[in-house]
Amino acid sequence: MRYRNPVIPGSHPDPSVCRVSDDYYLACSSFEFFPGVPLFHSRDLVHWRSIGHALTRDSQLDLRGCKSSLGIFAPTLRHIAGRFHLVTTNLNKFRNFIVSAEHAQGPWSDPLWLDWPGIDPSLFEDTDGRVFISGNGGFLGDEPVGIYQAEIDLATGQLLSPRRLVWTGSGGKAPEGPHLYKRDGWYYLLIAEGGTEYGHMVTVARSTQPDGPFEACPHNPILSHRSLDSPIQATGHADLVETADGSWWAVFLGIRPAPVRFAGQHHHLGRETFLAPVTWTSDGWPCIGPVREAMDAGSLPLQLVEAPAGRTEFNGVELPHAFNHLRNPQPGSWSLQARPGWLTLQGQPDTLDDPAAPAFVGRRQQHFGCEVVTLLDFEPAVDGEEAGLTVFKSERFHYEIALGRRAGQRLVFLRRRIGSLWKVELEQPLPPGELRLGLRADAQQYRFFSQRPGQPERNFGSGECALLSTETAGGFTGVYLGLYATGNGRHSTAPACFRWLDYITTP
Ligand code: 6LW
Repeated sequence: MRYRNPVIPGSHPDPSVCRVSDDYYLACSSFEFFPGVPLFHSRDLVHWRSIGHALTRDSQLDLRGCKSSLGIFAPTLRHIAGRFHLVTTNLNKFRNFIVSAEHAQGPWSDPLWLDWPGIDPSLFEDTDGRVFISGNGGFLGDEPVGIYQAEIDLATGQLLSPRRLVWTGSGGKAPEGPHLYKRDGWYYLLIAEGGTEYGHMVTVARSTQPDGPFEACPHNPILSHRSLDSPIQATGHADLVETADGSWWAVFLGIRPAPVRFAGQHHHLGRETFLAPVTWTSDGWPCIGPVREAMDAGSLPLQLVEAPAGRTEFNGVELPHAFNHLRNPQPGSWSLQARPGWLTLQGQPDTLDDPAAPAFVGRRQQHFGCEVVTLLDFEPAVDGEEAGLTVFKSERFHYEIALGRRAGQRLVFLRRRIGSLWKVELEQPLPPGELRLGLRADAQQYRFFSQRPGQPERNFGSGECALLSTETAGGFTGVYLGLYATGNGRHSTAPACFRWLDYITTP
């Protein structure tokens, strides 16, 4: 049987996986989006079902003022002493913390804040019950760059041994993302190096003791696509898991650059989660891959799962797990109850251009080809009030097809913001009534349209995907498709109501 990579498409980087009996759980980074740390469950490592988020409350996750691509970095998920433990960094505070839960679905505890600097913290429980924390140090230039480690008391967060530099890696920049494993009497320290771009790689060192000294693997890097002619690039930041039958697999991040003629490589879907088998050399070192889009599932018990519905109807009491807000949402800025069957967004003074909390409900773009459409009921009552559909990479890089009001006139328009370039491309007057706003995407372009009930579609023009790529816009995230409302500096008087959101994949 074969499976397809990426196993979790769209912006799901820095995956961390753990097994409890025959169930696998996975967590990844979430940056400025709320709730934070998406969690997935699988029985076969290939098909992952969203089960919610670890950080669902303001008391766990303060993203106020968080710049895009800061916030939550690289969590590690482990099941230790009968509880799930998740350790991560909130870059908005530059602090590391642990949350725990009996069930991965939650509820998750409030944070246990750690006296542990750096990023990419990880936990390892030894067979004698001792727990070690590892992490990257030197990210802020505050100490020599490398992988640091100490023994930790999980109940109190207190360090039980001094924080020590245990490995600086094989010579690549940014040694980070460490995880420790035990196999056949060896302790393996797996890390990422080379930076999370095209030079990314996975390297490993080992020791007979959990705290070193670590000797580097002579075969390093054990995974890298640097300089490979492959549709999958930047592979790195891996976490390993052993199945019940003793085979080993790795989840890791990778990117799929879209071909852009004469413009180098660009990826706009973010860093995605991939899966590949781990083999062990005769001298006891792990190797990951090779990594392809179509892979042999080996002994994995592949299960069929239902494809997600193309249309999200906003008729539940909770937002589906796939949806996020930008930073902690303002109270009253969104509701599923205000008008039953509709998502109501109440425009805030904040706009999509601010590192703030505009009224926003969005989901990741996970496929190059997709058609995304919403039905909007919105009568802006004051100039500046607007609501619509955004293709959002960051506060400095986004496109909108939206309904607004200027000089007393109701309008539909396409606006593009690319860095310091900001332009309304097309603006057309609009009579009252509901409006469909949509886009069709392929690997190169977003083509925008609007449609009044019973009327033909009106094309509004297009925007290049590459202008929302990490190569253009920077950052660690991929594109979100969002419903939003703003009063452009004031609270909107009129609510914006969205009946549904279609996300239909196209070839
Ligand atoms: C993450 C670091 C990295 O903390 O990118 O790919 C950072 N690696 O390990 C943000 O995702």
